[in-house]
Amino acid sequence: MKTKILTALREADDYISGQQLCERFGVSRTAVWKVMKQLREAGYQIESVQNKGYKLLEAPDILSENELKSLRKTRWAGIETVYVPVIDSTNSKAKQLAEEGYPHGTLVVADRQEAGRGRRGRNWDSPSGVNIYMTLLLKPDIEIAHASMLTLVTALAVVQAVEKQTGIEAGIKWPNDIVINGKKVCGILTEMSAQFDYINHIVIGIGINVHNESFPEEISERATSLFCETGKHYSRAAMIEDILEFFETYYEIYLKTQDLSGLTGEYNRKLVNCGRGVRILDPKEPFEGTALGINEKGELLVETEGEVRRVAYGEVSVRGIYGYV
Ligand code: BTX
Repeated sequence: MKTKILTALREADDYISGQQLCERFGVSRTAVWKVMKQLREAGYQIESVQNKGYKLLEAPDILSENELKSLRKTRWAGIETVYVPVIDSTNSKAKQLAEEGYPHGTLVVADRQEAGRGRRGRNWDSPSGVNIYMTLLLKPDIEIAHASMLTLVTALAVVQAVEKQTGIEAGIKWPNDIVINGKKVCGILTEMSAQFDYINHIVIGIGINVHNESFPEEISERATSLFCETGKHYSRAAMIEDILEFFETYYEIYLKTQDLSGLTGEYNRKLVNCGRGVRILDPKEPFEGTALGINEKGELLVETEGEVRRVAYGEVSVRGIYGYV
């Protein structure tokens, strides 16, 4: 009932009367009043005026299931939403839920992670109350070889959501970092459980620095947050909703060809490496060149000594010649 009433308050242009809410949801006035009380206790500013009704003035930046679901406009992404205040890693939780039979599109969100992971066993700094830690569970009918491209699809969705919410320009550092002014504001970790020729499930974890004012010393030079870049605070729940909406759109384009043919143009426009010198940290054979963009497989095309080499996602890291980007 809380989610339904919150959604109704959000959708109303003006005041919505207690009577209307009672009729719409088939509950008593006392029940409506109780929900309003609980919402106020959770930090929602709700005005009530006699003979007019209730009006939502301001929502707190919380990540409760009510808050997340009351903003939902997607068709399947986030169809099930599981919020846990503190967790080891939302990716681990999503894997567990996948095993328990949760459906394609399930979303896991946490307020803090005690063992947030980056790629190759690296750590993802995950303090409480300030950031987004979310994982989307997918059970797609695609070929295994095409799965890693979903990281790039996600990067595109995040960059669009960040720009929509903040109004400032964000970019992608191939393949999976979102950067603002050359610093990392978001990381994406895609993990897969598969049989020899069949995908059980894929989990896509997204970590976004939203309100942080500072970072641990070891990452402070490269990391940034939306607050550090804009001086403003944002609703994490609204950002999550925008990411899901963009993801749905891009995922459906990806599914048509099971590759990035329909998205390379848009991805390359957002790719900060484009036209820049890059160092490819390939353990077997590191080299330098100029990044040209990605192809339909999501490989980075790098021009070096008169030839164009294709760099596959997964085995290598990419650095700018003069720094991180
Ligand atoms: P990555 O391996 O590309 O980046 C990890 C590196 O980024 C670390 O080694 C460190 O240098 C730096 N770093 C660590 N924390 C932060 C931070 N908060 N902001 C900026 N830089 C940082 C990127 O891996 C993938 C990260 C995915 C995180 C999400 S959160 C939800 C989900 N659950 C989970 O355990 N991981 C994902």
